[in-house]
Amino acid sequence: LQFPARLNCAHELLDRWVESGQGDRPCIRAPGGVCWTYAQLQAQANRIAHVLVREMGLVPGNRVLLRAPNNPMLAACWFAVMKAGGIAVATMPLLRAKELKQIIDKAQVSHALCDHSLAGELEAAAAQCPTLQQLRHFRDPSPQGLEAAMARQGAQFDNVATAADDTCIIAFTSGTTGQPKGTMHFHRDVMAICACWPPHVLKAAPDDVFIGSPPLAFTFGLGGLLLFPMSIGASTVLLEKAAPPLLLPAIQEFGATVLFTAPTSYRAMAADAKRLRIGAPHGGTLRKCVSAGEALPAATRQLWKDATGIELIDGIGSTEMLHIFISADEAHAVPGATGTVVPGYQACVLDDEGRPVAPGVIGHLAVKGPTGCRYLADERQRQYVKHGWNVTGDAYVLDERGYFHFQSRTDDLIVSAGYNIAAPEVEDALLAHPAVAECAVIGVPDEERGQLVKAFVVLREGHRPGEALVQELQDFVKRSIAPYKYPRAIEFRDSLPRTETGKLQRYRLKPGAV
Ligand code: 3UK
Repeated sequence: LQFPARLNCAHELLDRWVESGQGDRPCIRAPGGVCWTYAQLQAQANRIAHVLVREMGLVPGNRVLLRAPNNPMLAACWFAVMKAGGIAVATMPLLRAKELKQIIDKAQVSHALCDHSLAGELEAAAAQCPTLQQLRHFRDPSPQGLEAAMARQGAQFDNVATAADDTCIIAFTSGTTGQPKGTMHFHRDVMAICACWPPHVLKAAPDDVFIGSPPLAFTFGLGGLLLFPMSIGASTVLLEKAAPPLLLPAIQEFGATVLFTAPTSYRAMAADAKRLRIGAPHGGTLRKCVSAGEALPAATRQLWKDATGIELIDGIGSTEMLHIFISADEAHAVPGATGTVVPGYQACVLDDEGRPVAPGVIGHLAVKGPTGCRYLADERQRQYVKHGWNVTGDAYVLDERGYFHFQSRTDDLIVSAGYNIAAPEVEDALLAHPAVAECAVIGVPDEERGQLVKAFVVLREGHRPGEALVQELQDFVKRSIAPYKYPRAIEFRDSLPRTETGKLQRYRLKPGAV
């Protein structure tokens, strides 16, 4: 991949379409009949860039916190920051003041643009954040609001001539445990992810309509719902609320064709997706469905295929690498495997000493490529980046054909009576049972076995918890995987703890966790 020394991703993804006479193409859609063309998005972004520079005193390299549910103004603010040579620090909508303060301090944020509806926690944090000097609210009708300031500015803006390797994003990991970690990405990284996975695996077209649930603050959502559609001149639907019961009607309303969401959301939508005949093979509009954020169980792949006729595109990506680096398209999907390495990237499986293991042997996944991995914290960089390889924290097996098979997060390997048991393998086996809607498997301390395999199960409607079902589920698991892996304890729950990005938080189920 070659990029010119001077590169601004806002020009490549947005201005370029207007300059080539395609500014009238639909770009961003939203509920309530909103549809912004590429030219309209550009005009909004230009006005915001002027406000940032002229009224808020932004200089290139300043860090700008962005905070909003997925909506067109958030997209305009993101491009405004790129145009002005700033660094976007997008924050997950559900974060509280305490977490926002950590991010503001770590990233040395000086400016913030915040949706009126999410102002509360940020105001609370701002009072204790000395670096944060300038804050404007959008979708705020008051004279102090961003829109009033935009009205004072023109719709033309000369982008800052950023270098290809100027940082433009500081993304924080959602983290299944511990403190948020900041990772830095350049303008050329933004273009690199558009050049790797989308053309080789997704293969979407300019008339596609993208839709999905991940927040734009999560780089899975930023790529899938903003950068990738815009890199090919397609359109995207931004939904402020995209829980499964709202996502399905939105797919129908907008005639969406490409969907990005997490495995848990595919499971929750399957029954209704079937009833509504949402898949193109069943007469609906949806033709491509992407799953990421956590492992896709073979049972979930099958469930969605039965419901829609669509083979899911699985892909593992990370905040560190910005987007997906191992994946498989519909034609090359292997149930239970994530896929093969995406062109442009290299991946391998290493032992504890950092030596490659033989095919079929479990080890640590390591990846390198045109993006990542640059942590804000030096200590983190020393620990997780070795000879340019990013160690992701995932236990994987590489097979003879080059397919990578996810086993577990390295922290989620259960050692019971001397056996290594990957929690997701037991979960996958349980999910194949018709009574199981969701489940989580952890190791709990046990005098005899060291750790005991314990499952937490959420039942589908119409199924009753009880001893008989416990027995049935245990027998069911023993019939599908090695019997020693079966969950010796099963507890029924109404729901499971998850991050905003759809990841199971197994650590919150451990005895004594809060
Ligand atoms: C896990 C998966 C198995 C895995 C992400 C696509 O999830 C993203 O970024 P995060 O930094 O988390 C990274 C970790 O999540 N994971 C993600 N996808 C898969 N495990 N199969 C998968 N398909 O533990 C990884 O190390 O939150 C995903 C694009 C951009 C992203 N940031």
